[in-house]
This record gives sequence, structure tokens and C-alpha cells, in this order.
Amino acid sequence: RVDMVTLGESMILFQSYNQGALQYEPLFTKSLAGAESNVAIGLSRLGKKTRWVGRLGSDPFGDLVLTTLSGQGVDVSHAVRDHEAPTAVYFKDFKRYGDPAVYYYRKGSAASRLSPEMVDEAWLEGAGHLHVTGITPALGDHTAAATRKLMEMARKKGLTVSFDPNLRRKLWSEETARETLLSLIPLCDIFMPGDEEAEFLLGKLEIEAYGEAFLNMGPKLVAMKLGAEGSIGFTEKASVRAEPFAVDRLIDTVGAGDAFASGLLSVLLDHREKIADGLGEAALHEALRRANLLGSMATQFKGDWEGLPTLAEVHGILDGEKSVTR
Ligand code: KDG
Repeated sequence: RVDMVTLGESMILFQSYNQGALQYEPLFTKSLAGAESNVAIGLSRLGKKTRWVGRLGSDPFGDLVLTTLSGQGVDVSHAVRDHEAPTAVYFKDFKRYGDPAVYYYRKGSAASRLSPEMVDEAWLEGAGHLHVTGITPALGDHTAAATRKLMEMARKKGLTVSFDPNLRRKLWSEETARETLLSLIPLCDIFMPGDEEAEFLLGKLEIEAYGEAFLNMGPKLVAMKLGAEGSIGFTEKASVRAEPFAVDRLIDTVGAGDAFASGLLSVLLDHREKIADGLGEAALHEALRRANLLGSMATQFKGDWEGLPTLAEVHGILDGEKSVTR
């Protein structure tokens, strides 16, 4: 049994050791990144069984992706190695103020060569849920077609599907991004945009109007990230707001959305069969609170996923359960 399977491009991330400007920093730390594998790691830490599928080069960085993910408890047995194209890398440039800038070196990577013919039903075997993001379709027309095919396949097989638009303007034109992302929304049950992404997709509306508009496109649940304002969830039956958690030391905002997705899904997957008929208010609020907590934790550590908590840590914070720390 696999609680969640996800498809995406995982890359090797280089971050300046001292968080100095990229061009002058002599030392870098090496880690793993990729929105979808971040979610797989987040959920795995919260006790869910996860599987990551994607294409990697036959190179040491591809090996590192696999060993890191399997070390985090993620099933990588369906990952595919490409013998010609490399594993991608990317760099984070810390800016002191605002989000870090990112520089991708991923054109022509193994993952970007994914095509619909390569999509394999076996990827979904034994799984209850599929999570995808708007990054995979941003890598090219064929990766967009592959994402669509996998979402359709998952629905046909009775899996629930979540979709995070994860708008990455550096990867595609605004026009293609808008059109493609909008076209994928009807294929998901759970849609999780940020407020800026909602505005990008639909223009400026009141927050409540976004919820209604996205629900009308097909999803059964819309969870909107409102940054420092927390989050809000919408179903046919309810609209629920969840307060944010304080961020005492803002270090790295990259990965916060994936952390949010992990927290949210960790609760929603326990209520999977109720999603179609509209989840109750209490469960939706619990999911959003946990999502907010994980989002805030991710921003207080360097790296995309390194700051994500275990289930015991989550209970410790949310329910005041005491643990022995020394
Ligand atoms: O959400 C975090 C991702 O943006 C990061 O891990 C890199 O996957 C990545 C991307 O394409 O931006």
C-alpha cells in the first residue's frame, strides 16, 4: 500500500555555505530539491508511505537523488535512469530581503525528456493518491502531456489527485502557463494555489470568490495559501480559515509551499473517501493548521525540506505533548 505517489523532476541543489551572494561565495552545500520529492519527504516524515517517480541521469547526482529519497523512506523503485541526458542542478541565491533567487540548469535534463508514452500504469500500483505540480508541465509540451495522462490514469483507477500550480515564471511564458495550469485544474480533487497564483490564473478577485471559482472547475477541495495570513480552505459545504504560525527566524522561503502540501495531505489522506462528498469543517481546519505549521517550519531552516518535522514533533507542537529533549 502506498498512500501517495508523485511525479516530478528532482535536482541537486547548491546553496552558498555562508548564504553570501552567489558570484562571490567560494563554498557551497549540496542537497536535494524538487517540489514533488519535497512533498514525498514531508509526508514520509509524517508517517505516510510515499513513492516518487521521475527520470534521472545515469550520473552521480542521479545516484544522490535516489539515496537521499530512499534514506527519507520514499519508494524510488519506479524511478527511470536516462543514459544520455543528465540530472539537473539548481542554485539558490540568498537575498537578505525577500525570497531567494533561483537559477536553474535543467534544459535538456533527463526529467525534461519525459513523454506521454513513458507514463506507466505501474507507477500508480497500490496507491491511493497522486500529487502533481505545475512544474512538470512547465518543462515542455511533452512533459505537460505526460502529466495530464498520469492525472487521467489516476482518476480512472480511483485515486484521488492533488495539484499545486507551483507557478515558476522562469520556466515558461505567462500565456502557456495560464492556459496549461487552468486546463489541469478539472483533473484534480484537491487544488492548492497561493493567493498570487490565484490572481495570476483568474485576475484580481476577493479571496472567497477564488474558492468558488476553482470549485466550479471541478476540484472538491481548494486550499489557498495566504502567506503570513495563514490559509483558507473551501469545499461545497464549508469555508474554513486557519491562522498562521509565527516565524521567528525567516531563513529560506523556498519549499514552504511543498511543506504546506505535505501537512495538508497528511491529514486529508486519512479522510480520502470523504473528499468527494465535501470534507467536514473540523477535518479541514486540522489539515490547514498542520499545513500552516509545516509551511512556517520550512522557512526557518536552510534547504527545501531539511526543517520538516516528524509526526511526534507535530503533535508536540500542536497538542502540547511533552517529549524528552535532553
Ligand atoms: O518548491 C520548491 C521548488 O521550487 C524547488 O525545490 C525547486 O523543484 C524546484 C523548481 O522547479 O523550482
